[in-house]
Amino acid sequence: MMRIDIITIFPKMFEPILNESILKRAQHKGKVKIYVHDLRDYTLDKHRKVDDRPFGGGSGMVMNAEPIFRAVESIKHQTPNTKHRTKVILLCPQGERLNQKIARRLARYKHLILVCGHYEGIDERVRQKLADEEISIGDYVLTGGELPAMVLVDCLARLIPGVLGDKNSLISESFEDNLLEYPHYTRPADYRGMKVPAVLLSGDHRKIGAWRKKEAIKRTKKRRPDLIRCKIRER
Ligand code: 4GX
Repeated sequence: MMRIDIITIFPKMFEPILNESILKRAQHKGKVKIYVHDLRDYTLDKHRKVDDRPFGGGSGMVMNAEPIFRAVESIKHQTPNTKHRTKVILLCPQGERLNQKIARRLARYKHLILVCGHYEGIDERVRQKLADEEISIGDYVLTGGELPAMVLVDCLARLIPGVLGDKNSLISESFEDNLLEYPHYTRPADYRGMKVPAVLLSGDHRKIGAWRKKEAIKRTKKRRPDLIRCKIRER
C-alpha cells in the first residue's frame, strides 16, 4: 500500500483522472490511497491568498511559502508512522527529468507528498527546506504542476505490485532494458493488403523472440540512440 498526497490550487482537475481506469481500480483494490488537498484550505487570511508579488520586482506572481509549509506539515502529522519514509516532491521544470529508473526508485516509498506549483514559481524557501526532491516531466513549459503530478502518479501506480495484471507487467519489461517496443500486430493477418510479418504466424517462439529483439534494437537505434548509450552507461 502506498499513500500519495497532492497539494494543489485546482483539486477538481484530478477527479476525472483518478476516478477512471487503472488508477481507479488500484485505489479500489487498496494498492494506493490518493488524497487531493486544496492549498487554499491552508491559508490564514480571509481572501485565501496563495501568491504575492516577487521581491526585487518583475512580472508575474510567486507562490507563498506559508500555505505550502502548513499543508505539508498537516499531512505529515496525519501520518506519523510513515513519516520516516515520506518524500516531498515538487513538480517543476528545474527538477530531475522523470524516467523509468527514477519511477522505480520513487515507487518504493510508502508515502509521497506532491506539491503542484503555479505562476512564475514558488518561494525559494519551499525548495530549500520542504522539498526532498524536484521532478520534471520534460523540457517544455506547462501552466502548473497538476499534469506533471498526474503523470507521476500514473507512472508509479502501475509499478505497485498487484496493480497491473501479469500480462501487462511483462510488457513493461521492454522499457526495463531501455529499448523501445517491437512492432505489434493483431488480427486480421492481412489488412487491406498489409501483411503481418510471416515469422509472427510461424508458431516458432524462439524465432519470434529473436525477431522482436532485433526489431526493438533497430527501432531504438533509429529513433532514440540516446537510450542505447544510456543502456551501456547504466550496466
Ligand atoms: N515538469 N511546470 C510548475 C510552476 C512552478 C515553477 C517553479 C514550482 C516551481 C513542469 C514540467 C512545468 C510549469 C509546472 C511551471 N512551480 N513541471 N510550474 N515540465 O513546466 O514539471
